[in-house]
Amino acid sequence: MSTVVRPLVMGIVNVTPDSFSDGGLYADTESALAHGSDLLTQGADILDVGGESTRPGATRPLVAEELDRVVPVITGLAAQGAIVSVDTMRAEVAAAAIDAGARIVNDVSGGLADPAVLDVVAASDATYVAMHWRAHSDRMADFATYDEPGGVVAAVVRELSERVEAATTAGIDRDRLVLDPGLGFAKRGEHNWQLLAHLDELTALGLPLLVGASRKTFLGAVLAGPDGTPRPPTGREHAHSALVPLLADLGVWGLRVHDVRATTDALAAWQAWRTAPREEGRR
Ligand code: PMM
Repeated sequence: MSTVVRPLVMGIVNVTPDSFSDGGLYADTESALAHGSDLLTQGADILDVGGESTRPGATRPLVAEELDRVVPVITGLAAQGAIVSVDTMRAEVAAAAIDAGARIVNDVSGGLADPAVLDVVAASDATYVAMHWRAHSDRMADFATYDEPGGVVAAVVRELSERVEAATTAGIDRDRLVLDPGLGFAKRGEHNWQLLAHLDELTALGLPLLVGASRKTFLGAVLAGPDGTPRPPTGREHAHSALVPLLADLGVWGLRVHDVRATTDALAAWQAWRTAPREEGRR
C-alpha cells in the first residue's frame, strides 16, 4: 500500500482569559496542562501554548503576565515528552519558552512586533513559524486593505518573503522556517478565502506551511443565520473539518486547531482514501 504524509496537527492551548473561542477555559496552569494532555491523547503532534490573545481588538498582557501563563505549562508539557510550540511575539517570552523546553517559536508577527525574537531563535535550534501580520489586534482591522495588483495573495507572498529575508539575515536557516498566511489577521472574510484558494502561490515559496483556520470568523460568516449573525466559534467545527482534506491535498505542513479529535479523524479518512489501491492494485 502506498503512503501519504499527513499534515502535523498542532493543538491549541490558550492560557488566556480572553481568546476568542476558548478564552478563560484553560487560563490556569492546571487546566491548561490537563487540556494539553487531552489533546495529546487525541493525536496532537504539537501543542501550541500561548499567553496572549490575538482576537480582534484584544489588548496586550504585560510581559510578566505572559511569562507566568506560559512557562509552567510549557515546562509541564515538555516534561511529558510533548513537542511544544510557544505562541508569542516577544523575545523575552520566546527565550524563556525555549529554556523551558519549547522546540518551536510561533510568532504571529513574523518578527515585526519584536525583531529580537529572530535573534533569540537564531541562537537556539528551535523551528520558527513566521505568520503574515500587519499590526497588533487592536488596530489590525485598519490594515485589511490589499489594493496592489494581485490583491491579498500577492501582498501576503511579498510580505512573507520579506520576513523570510529578515529571519535568514538574523541567522535562522531556511530549514528551520515555516510560513503561515495568517488567516483572520488584518484580513476580511473574502481575503481569507482568496488565500485558501491560492495557497499554491504560498507553497511555491518552497517552505512548509502552517494554516490556522480553526473556528475563525470567516468560517462563522459562511454559516451565518438568516439575520447574518456569524455562527459562534464552537459551532464552526464541521466547516473546518471540510477544509482539512483540501489542505492535506495541498501538502501543508501543519494545521493549527482547537478540536484535535475532529482533525485527526478527518485526516485518517483522507489518508485511507489517498492510499486505497488505484488501478494497478485492483482485482
Ligand atoms: N491564530 C491565532 C493565534 N495564533 N498562530 C499561527 N501560526 N497561525 C494562526 O492562524 C494563529 C496563531 C488566533 O486564534 P486563537 O485565538 O483561536 O488561538
